[in-house]
Parts: sequence; structure tokens; C-alpha cells
Amino acid sequence: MAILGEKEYFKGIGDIPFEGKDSDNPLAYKFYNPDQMVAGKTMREHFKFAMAYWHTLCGTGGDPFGPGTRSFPWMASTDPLQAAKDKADAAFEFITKMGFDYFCFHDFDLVEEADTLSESEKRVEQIVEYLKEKMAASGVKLLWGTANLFSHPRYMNGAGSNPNFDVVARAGAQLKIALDATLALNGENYVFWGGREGYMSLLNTRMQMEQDNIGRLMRMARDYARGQGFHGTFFIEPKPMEPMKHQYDFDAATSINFIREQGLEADFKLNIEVNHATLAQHTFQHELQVAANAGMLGSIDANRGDYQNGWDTDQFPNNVLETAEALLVFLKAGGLQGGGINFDAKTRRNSTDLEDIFIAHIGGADTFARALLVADAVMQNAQYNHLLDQRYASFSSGKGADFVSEKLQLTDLYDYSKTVGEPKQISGKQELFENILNQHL
Ligand code: XLS
Ligand code: NI
Ligand code: NI
Repeated sequence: MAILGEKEYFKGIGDIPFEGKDSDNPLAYKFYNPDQMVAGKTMREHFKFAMAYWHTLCGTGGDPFGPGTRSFPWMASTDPLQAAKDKADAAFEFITKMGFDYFCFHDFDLVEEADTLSESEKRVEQIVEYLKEKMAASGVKLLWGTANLFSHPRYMNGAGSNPNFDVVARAGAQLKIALDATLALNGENYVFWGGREGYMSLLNTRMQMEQDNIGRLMRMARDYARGQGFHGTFFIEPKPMEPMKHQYDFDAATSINFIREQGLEADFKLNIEVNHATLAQHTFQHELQVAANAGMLGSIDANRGDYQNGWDTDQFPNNVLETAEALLVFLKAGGLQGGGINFDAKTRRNSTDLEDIFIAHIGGADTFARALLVADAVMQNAQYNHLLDQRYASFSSGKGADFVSEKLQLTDLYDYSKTVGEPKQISGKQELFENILNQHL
């Protein structure tokens, strides 16, 4: 049910209904049917869809070649706190009309940063009180909070990785305030996206020291939050580049190594973003699988890139085939550990109608819902399961099984190989696997 503030921002748009795939209503779900059961859970439970405060309410469409193209009605007030309240009203109207249950924010998405740390803190505390009321009235929850430690010029050389201790300390202070806000709002998780934690040139960089300092900051954050009674999970969000040339959380494998090296594995998991995976020259499903293998598949930032260019375009997901392959990994892993699906995506600069924001999120939710149905069907497909089992059958019995249970030595492989001769050629059947996935679309 829509929760409105003093005024309605998205006039003429009501609660988004599920109307099924034959509907021609642009403001209805075609596949996302929140209460529909799939693989033992409702779609709502599988996904925990979240609105990203920054793209949806703060992004006016500016790019390096020109200013924003949208003037959002909730940005009219020149009083920062009033503007923040108006933005919160718009946020909750949007989330509740979409039928989503969650949102995510950076500290200064909520309210404009002030000139001093103390004044900024006061502003955050005030808007948090307001958000508490909106959350109580709507039942909407906080999937995760984070601190923006990359936009302000003071962080141009990094936050936790900054060569100047005063900046590292300032990042810590801001982190504390963002954690306090997340805790006050019962946030289920807290995210670290590296932002400017990386480098442009090794000539002026002590990499090990910078990485260890980030680890120190994260352990402090963990200890502080746990001390305040936070039971949620911390996520690192890998990204290989942009804004820096080399970012320390390059991809899932790199971040898992960092988590283990810094002794954070009991409290930290990963938030995998689609477009960051492709920037690292991986597929999204690859990153999900690497995270799942480590027991660290925590959360997802849903979006997509553009295969013809190499930056973080943050477009809304619309590729059902690729998303289905990813959700096959997701289902096999038993879903996400603590997190959800946050639409870290923005409408294009020339999509200037307010309804475009709804249409974009509907498309994203429908893509995931449709892909979930496909992935579930493939998972239950006997031919698919048989083919996969067959491919690894040699490890289920005989010497192969002995190898897996570590009963063999290198000389056993030598002796065995001499008796069997040249291994038989066995097809990988990739096209057949691909055809089975296609068949379920
Ligand atoms: C930027 C990141 C950012 C994080 C939150 O590329 O995706 O939006 O999700 O800081
Ligand atoms: Ni993200
Ligand atoms: Ni991103």
C-alpha cells in the first residue's frame, strides 16, 4: 500500500499490480508476482528487492559532457533538512508503490553533507529520526547502509588507503556516523564499496600499507558495530576500476583473499554487482559462483553494462538469458546470505519522465522474476542434471572416488594411468547445455 508524504510526487501512478505476461500496461508487473512460490519460497523472499537512494532520488542525469536533465520536485527546497524530508517522502512513496520491501543508502544520499563533521552528523541524526517514522508506517526495511567515502575532494587519494592519516581518521569518523545511522534504522547489512581505494601509479604508492590500513579500518568498524549490538553482515563490493585505474577489491576472488588475509571472514561476505563483474572481464554468474564457493555470496547489486563500451553504465537488467544463468548459480547456492537484490541502476539521461523510474524498476524486477522461473525449471530438468552428473561420474566410483577421498598418492596415479592407457575423448557438450537453457526461456 502506497505511503504518501504531505504531497504526492508520482501522481497518476498507483500501486504496481501483477498483471501477467499478456498485459500491455507499462505500469504493471508481467512476471514479478511477489507471492508466487518458486523453489520453496515466494519471489519476494528470494529477491528482497531494494531501491537505491542514490540513483533513484539523487541522480539527475548529469554526465561528463553536460548537466542533469531532470529537476525532481523533491529537490525544490533550499533548506537541506526540508529537502531531505521531501526526498524521504518521495522514496517511501516510490518503494511502497513498487511493492518493494527494502532500500539502500549512502550517508549523504539521505541529506546533503554540511561544512563541518559535527553539523553533518546532526543532519544525519535528524533525517534518521524521520526515516524511522516512515519505516514504521510502511514496514519498509533497510537492506544496507554505507558511507560515501569517495565523492568529497578530501578523498581524492583514497579513504582508508589514503597516505595521510588525518584523512584515514576522517573516513573512520564518517564511517562511525554511517554505522550509527544503519544501526538506528535496523539495517540488515553494511556495505564497503572501495570507491577510491586503489591507485593510479605505483611510483607514489605503498600498496601493502594501503591495503593493511583498509583492513584496520574494517576491523575497527566490525568491532564497533558488534559492540553496539549489530548482528548483520558486512559486505565488500568488488569492482576492478573506475574511478581508480587499479582498485584493491578487483573482483570476487581478490576480495575473498583480502577478507581472509585481514581476518575478516567471520563477519564479511560479498555484494556482487553485475556491471562490476563485466568490467573485470568476468560474467556475473562467474562472480556469484566464486563467492558461493567461499560461502560468501551475500548480496547482489543488480544492473547491467553495455558490451560495446567499458564503463559502469548501470543500466537496468533486461537480459533474461544471462540473468537465468546467474540465477541457476544463485538457486544452487541456496540464495543469498543476508542480502537481497538492490537495483544499483539508473534510467538513461534522456529518460526524463517520472514514470520512467517505475518502468525501469518494473523491467528489472520482471527480468529477475522471469529468470528465476527459467533457472528453477532448468534445475529440475532431468536431462540437464543427468548431463552434469555424467560429466563428473568418473569421480563417483573406483579410483576416481579414492582420489576425491584423498586415498591415493602420485604413484597410484602413475600405476593406474599405465593400465588404462590414453584417456577416452569425452565431449563437453556445451551447445547442448546452452540449448537446454534456451528451451526453458
Ligand atoms: C559504484 C558502486 C556503488 C556502491 C555503493 O560503482 O556500485 O554504487 O554500490 O557505494
Ligand atoms: Ni553497487
Ligand atoms: Ni557500480
